[in-house]
Amino acid sequence: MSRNITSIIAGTPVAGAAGARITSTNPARTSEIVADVSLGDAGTFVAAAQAARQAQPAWADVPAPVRGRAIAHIGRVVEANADSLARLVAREIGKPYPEALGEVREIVDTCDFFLGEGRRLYGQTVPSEMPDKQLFTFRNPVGVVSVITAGNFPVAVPSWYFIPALLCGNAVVWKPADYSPACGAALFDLLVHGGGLPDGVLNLVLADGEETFAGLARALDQGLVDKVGFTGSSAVGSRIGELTGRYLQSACLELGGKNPMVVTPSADLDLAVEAALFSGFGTAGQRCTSLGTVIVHESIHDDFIARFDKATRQATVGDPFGDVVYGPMLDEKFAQRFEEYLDWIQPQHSVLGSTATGRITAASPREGFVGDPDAGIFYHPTIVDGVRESDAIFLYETFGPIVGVTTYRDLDEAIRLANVPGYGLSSSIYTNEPAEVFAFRRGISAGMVSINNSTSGAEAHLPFGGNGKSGNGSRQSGVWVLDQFTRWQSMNWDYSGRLQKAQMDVAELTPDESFRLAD
Ligand code: UN1
Repeated sequence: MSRNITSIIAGTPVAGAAGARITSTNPARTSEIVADVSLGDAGTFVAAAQAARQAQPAWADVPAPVRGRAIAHIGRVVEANADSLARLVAREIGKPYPEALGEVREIVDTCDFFLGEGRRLYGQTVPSEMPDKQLFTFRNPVGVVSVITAGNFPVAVPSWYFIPALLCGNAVVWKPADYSPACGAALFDLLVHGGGLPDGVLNLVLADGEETFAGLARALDQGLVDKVGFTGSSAVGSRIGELTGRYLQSACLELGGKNPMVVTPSADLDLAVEAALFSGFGTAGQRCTSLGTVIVHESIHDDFIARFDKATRQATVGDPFGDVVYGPMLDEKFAQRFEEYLDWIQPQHSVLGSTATGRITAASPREGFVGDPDAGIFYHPTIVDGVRESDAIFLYETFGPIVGVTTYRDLDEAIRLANVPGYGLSSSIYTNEPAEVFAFRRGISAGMVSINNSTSGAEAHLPFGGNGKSGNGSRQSGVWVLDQFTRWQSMNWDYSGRLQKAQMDVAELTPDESFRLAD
């Protein structure tokens, strides 16, 4: 069944398409249409920001515990619809069903965390340096939040933004990826119905990237947007950071990664291989936390590569509703980009992991494939051994089922290599030496560090985010994200009946600094 989807502003579907009409198709069976979509344009984005601006003050006036209850209800409604939402995720972007269900779980976890925050959202009382004066802090909502998200986590990652943003009293304009509009519309409905959200508190904009950027620029210029949250490529993230910077805003940016996994001589190799398989090829390598390069100690390289090759050859690829390690690429445009990354393979590299590279087809089959490869956009898993630090394949994110392997001699070299690409999202080390754990943690530039665990699969209540090309230091999830969606306001209240001047009218006790204990 396909759906008709439009933008929704102030509770009303936007009639008549300002932008193009597109279809969203199932990447595992591209002849199957999941949704017919009427895209909006830059003006749609501006109109949505206006609606949010209008709705926000009344939403901020709803007591925070009541907003927390709305978040609680959303969590329960998402839970009750988990199966159908997960099926839609699997159909629209090709994520294997169990993973899609895990993604839905991540929304519920986020709601479970923030429902109680409605009864906290603490400010502080702070002692003053003067008598009869009291100091306080309050968290204020920032106002209108624009959330622009990728489609590899079409429902979980957006919820990391708007669940806390709504809880904090902000109104939201959400622009989901144009290749996951049905997931976007479904989650929008669950939020609005489940939360009983007043019109305009959450608005949905469907538009392509350039129209969205133009709309965002206009909305910022008209003072309609106070905060931008963006998950996507480092290139677009830097454009958004530059744009928001002109308005003295700091966007919450969650960008690409070239996530390293260091495998040391003390590692449990089977565990490391299992993790490399999951984080390198799970989700067809299309997580921002996917494994980029394995940096393995030279003494165990041959053993590791033999096991990793074997495990990868055995991994099943195919129908996301079958028992597979991974399914198709998210969308044709990711396949095209992946083909370019495959061109980075050089003669000095050795290629392992499958019987071929590139697209899986009847003519270029993959053993154990589940379903019909020609029906969808499927790619062979590719291990590239012998990468060097000057190789493009080592330096840049390669969104897709490809993992580089290189070697190191001592841990300092491993850490240096892990930092060379200049991203800094996730990282992992397999070791049984505590000293190596802490040396790695201290030396790695990543915002997230896994010890004997894969680079992907972060839990929904720890700070999530990166450094360098992976972001501007903003963190999502848990209590840390509250600083993205609130501004601290400090208040001082002097009830002494006179003007007490800070730093000047402060009492002093007189110390005897010459005092010494008698011998
Ligand atoms: C992403 O790919 O944008 O840690 C987010 C993970 C997931 C989130 C990935 N919980 O892999």
